[in-house]
Amino acid sequence: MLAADTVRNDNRRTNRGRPNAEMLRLLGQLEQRVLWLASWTIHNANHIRESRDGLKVGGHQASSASMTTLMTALYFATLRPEDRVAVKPHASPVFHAIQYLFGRQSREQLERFRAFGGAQSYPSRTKDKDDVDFSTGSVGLGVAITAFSALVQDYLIDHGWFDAEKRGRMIALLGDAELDEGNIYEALIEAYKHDIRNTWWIVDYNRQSLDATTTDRMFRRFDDIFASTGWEVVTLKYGRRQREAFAKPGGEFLRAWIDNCPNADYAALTYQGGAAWRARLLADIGHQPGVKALLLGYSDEELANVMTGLGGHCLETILEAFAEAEGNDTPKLFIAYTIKGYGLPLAGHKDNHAGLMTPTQIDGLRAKLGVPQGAEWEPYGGLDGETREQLEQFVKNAPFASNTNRRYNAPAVSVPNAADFPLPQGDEQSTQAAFGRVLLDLSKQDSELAARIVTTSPDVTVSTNLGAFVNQRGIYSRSEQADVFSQAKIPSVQKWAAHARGQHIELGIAENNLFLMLGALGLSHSLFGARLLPVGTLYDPFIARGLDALNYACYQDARFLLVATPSGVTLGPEGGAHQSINTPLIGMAQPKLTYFEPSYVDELAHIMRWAFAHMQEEDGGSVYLRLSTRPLKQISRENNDWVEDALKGAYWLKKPGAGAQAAIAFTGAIAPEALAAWEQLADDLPGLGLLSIPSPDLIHRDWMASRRARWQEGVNRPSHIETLLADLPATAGLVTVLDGAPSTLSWLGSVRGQRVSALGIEHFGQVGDLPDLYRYYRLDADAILDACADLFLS
Ligand SMILES: Cc1ncc(C[n+]2csc(CCOP(=O)(O)OP(=O)(O)O)c2C)c(N)n1
Ligand SMILES: [Mg+2]
Repeated sequence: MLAADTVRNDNRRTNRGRPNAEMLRLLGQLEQRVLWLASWTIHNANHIRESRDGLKVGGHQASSASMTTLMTALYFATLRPEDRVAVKPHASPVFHAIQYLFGRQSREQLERFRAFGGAQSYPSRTKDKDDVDFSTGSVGLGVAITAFSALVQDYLIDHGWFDAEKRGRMIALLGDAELDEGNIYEALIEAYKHDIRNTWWIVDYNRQSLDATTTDRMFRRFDDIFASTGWEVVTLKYGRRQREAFAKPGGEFLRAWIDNCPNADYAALTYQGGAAWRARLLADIGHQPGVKALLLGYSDEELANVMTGLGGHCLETILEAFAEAEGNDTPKLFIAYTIKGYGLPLAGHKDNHAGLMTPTQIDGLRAKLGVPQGAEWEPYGGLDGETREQLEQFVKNAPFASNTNRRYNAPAVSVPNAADFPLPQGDEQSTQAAFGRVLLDLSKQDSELAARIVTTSPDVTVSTNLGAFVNQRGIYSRSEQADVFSQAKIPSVQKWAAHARGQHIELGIAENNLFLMLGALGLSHSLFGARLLPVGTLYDPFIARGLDALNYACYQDARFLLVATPSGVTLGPEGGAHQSINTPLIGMAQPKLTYFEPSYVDELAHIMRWAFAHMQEEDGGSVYLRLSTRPLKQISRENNDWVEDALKGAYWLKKPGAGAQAAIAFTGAIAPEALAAWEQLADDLPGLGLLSIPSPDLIHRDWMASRRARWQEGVNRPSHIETLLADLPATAGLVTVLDGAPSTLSWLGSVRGQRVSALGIEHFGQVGDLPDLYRYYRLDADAILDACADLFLS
């Protein structure tokens, strides 16, 4: 195996990419090794490794083969360490094979491809042991995030936190069917608005998706779409062999035939092979001058090679195009024509997406590629010593090999202690307004924390109360833009000057883009070695719009603060369609995201402080605040004893008295109703408790963790919620209430076996003022009284 090395290649920034004959020869050998290792890795997982459950393992040999030439060219010749790549999920075996040849992936990991702890099915930043830049899996998202990362890179350079000399290209390797994902086009529009640079998207244009061959009508549509949003479109349609054939007598007819051939026919003929190509070409264009002789000049095998020798399988064509593209930083779309399953017996078959070579077929491939039996895992098995040495040297000298340390970290930005953290004052405040106020107060400080905050919002900056922060810190734009209204002295609360030092990235109304933006910003410390503290806002119900991208950002362990407001039915007259019901459950169920829904402003301030620290901890994560526009009368506190518990998710606002038979547990903006019910019941139910739960998520997670610790480690550590509820007898009852799905809190009864009467929102859509809505949806004090009574009826 190759050892990782740090030898610098002197030609790093020169045109090493321009191919010469020797380089093409070596790259050709590497291409075959990559094809072999990727195919074998999948074969091993499916046919050799023991199966204990009879489940299909899979691994996409055809999709991998389709991209092998492109990835060989990219990684061994073109890529520089500062470039970042999102690899098509189902080309994961190719990625791992290439990493293996670089000495950055172990044989053991390849042998355990798709097994627990082994190389991942789809490249994963967090799970794979080799150097994955962007996780992929949900098609389309990995593509789009590269555009946002390019924006982040520019942001960092403009803010003086990243050396412009180290600027890399953000590259996505994608399947052609990924271009059907709508999020690509949302990202294209946003990318155009922000004039993104240094982004390459390389399409493996095999004209096959999972189910079928793709529709012919899309031919050239992608070119138009991308060109009109400022991309340079580079089409790699024909390989050198084909271009040479076109130059021969009769060649122009062959070319025209290829251009007009339907995708399905091309795929089927590829699968059928040389004799079928010959028969079809003779039938269709054999009568044209020169064609017969042209075809006669090739054996069946040669003819098949010519017909499948498309641009995306021609190293020379690819390298020329990549080298050419180095010339400027305009975003580039490479449409590289390929054959799905190229070089394999699966090539071209419409059902090949999940197809696997049989043991006989893999044996045939092994023999064809000259890999001796027993040397299947050897990087260069079967090659003579000299070739092997040449390949090792070539790989070692690849520009990409010059730096093995591509995963950065950045020191944490210090977060002020509680005494110095902003705490908005006022008897009546909403959590949303207070959130804006905290950011405004921070923005006025000359602190590192304030400098590293970057806010972003999909056209709801003003209505989510980010406006004041933006007034202070400005909008980020690579080119300076004055605020026309302010210049014309037209009074406006918003002063939106845009400049390269701005700290707000304004997005259009596409929530998917918000989450991709947060994902890219939230990986800044790892991808670029510069810490950012991203804060993104949107209306709570529209989390659902970007849910997959949110999950994607969390899966990659991006770090951000998500502020969703307004939420629930509490937004009242603002619109039934905007009421959010299930977001608390999303917040609870989403790994790497901690959900909070504070009632009071002092809770919010402590939570924001906690969040900025948590976002930077090694084992930390992102934070989701579900906020409200409802102004609440704030409560006076005797001391700060409640804070520690609140930051664990729950605290007693009214501690239960001895012998208490019940408690009311609440989350969020309905605190006044819970308090009113408590006051009405306190006489009848002596010692009645009142539990404030700013984070149902934290207490639930902690409860699960404590049980796991008991089962798995024999550690007896009561969870926070167990400790709190132990203040009540096991026979006591709980009324739970929040402006959201009741199951967010109804599980509390399982902690100590206490009875629960749960309130919450099960349907939505009515507008009205709060008294009407709370009565209708049963969130008011009367509903809480009814639920309490219910506890004692049976
Ligand atoms: C969002 C999402 N939907 C569906 C899938 C399942 N899926 C995986 S690959 C694929 C199609 C692949 O076609 P293409 O992008 O052309 O890649 P190829 O294998 O042809 O290179 C689909 C539908 C997925 N991974 N992600
Ligand atoms: Mg495809």
